[in-house]
Amino acid sequence: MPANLPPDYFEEEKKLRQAKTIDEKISAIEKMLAVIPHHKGTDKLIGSLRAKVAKLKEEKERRPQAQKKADTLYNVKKEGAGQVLCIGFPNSGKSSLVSVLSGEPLEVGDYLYTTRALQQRMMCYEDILIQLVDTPAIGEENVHVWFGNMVRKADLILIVLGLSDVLDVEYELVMEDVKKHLAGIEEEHGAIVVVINKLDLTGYAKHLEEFEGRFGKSVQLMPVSALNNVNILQLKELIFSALNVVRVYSKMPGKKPDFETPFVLKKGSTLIECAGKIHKDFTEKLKYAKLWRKGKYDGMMVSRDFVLEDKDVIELHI
Ligand SMILES: Nc1nc2c(ncn2[C@@H]2O[C@H](COP(=O)(O)OP(=O)(O)OP(=O)(O)O)[C@@H](O)[C@H]2O)c(=O)[nH]1
Ligand SMILES: [Mg+2]
Repeated sequence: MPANLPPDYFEEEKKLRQAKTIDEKISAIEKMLAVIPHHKGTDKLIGSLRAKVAKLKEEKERRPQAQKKADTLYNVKKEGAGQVLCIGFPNSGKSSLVSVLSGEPLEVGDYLYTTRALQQRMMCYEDILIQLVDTPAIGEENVHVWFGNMVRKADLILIVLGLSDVLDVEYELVMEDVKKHLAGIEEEHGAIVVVINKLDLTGYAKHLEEFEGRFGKSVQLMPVSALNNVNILQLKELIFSALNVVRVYSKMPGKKPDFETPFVLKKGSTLIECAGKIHKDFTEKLKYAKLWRKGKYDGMMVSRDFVLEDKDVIELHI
């Protein structure tokens, strides 16, 4: 079959053989197609090359999805006012706790390693949503895939321990793992809260007391019972306070504040940082602002570096 293919074709064919990525392959074949003369002798070749391109493009389409799936299994994108990562040993009650805090069910089991992938649930706290991430227990085979990344990026780590006579040993083991990934950046990293679940197992009261005596001063502790709904509201409050954020409401001149959608900022944020979050142009365009703070300020003029507090109302003038 005399196809009379030009030299350019063979150059591209060589490139195709050496191509490593899908894009390189597609590009080489498309160039081959562009230089092939059209006649009876090349019909078949053109057909098969076109089919190859279509297949490669399909493969390319599929790839990001596979990637996406791996991402949701092992990496949870931040949503809401803060990301809270719940970690601990099997059966401590991580999933039960995330369920009761968020009001959304998760698989719970009295056997080990019930949870197999990262799962997120949103917890409502007053007027904001806080993201809770339930995780497979430490010791599960794929924990190494997500642990370091998620520990570093979380805004708050909730260490969930089930009340038992080895409370202190478990706590120290979890902390050891956590510290491996926070070494050096601990200062800027968010807080840690230790939740001691299964408070209803009263036989272990003595161990809880000992634990509180030993660690209560160095770490924030909250004993709860996910099963009996004990201290769940208190835990919600502790999570909010440990996240170290403030809510700021904005208002338009002459109008009521928008209490529906607070802006959530790190504690210590200034007026200008908040303005930039509301609209990126505001950082430059802001002329002045007024501030309302319950029982303290009533429309006071504030400067750009004024530090905002939780529940402040601001009116920006540009
Ligand atoms: N007594 C008591 N049991 C609880 C409590 N919370 C959870 N449980 C039980 O403990 C077992 C494990 O609960 P899960 O929520 O699945 O624990 P987990 O930490 O998510 O477990 P893994 O996913 O396997 O790591 C289940 O049988 C729950 O019913 C509690 O407050 N008190
Ligand atoms: Mg679980």
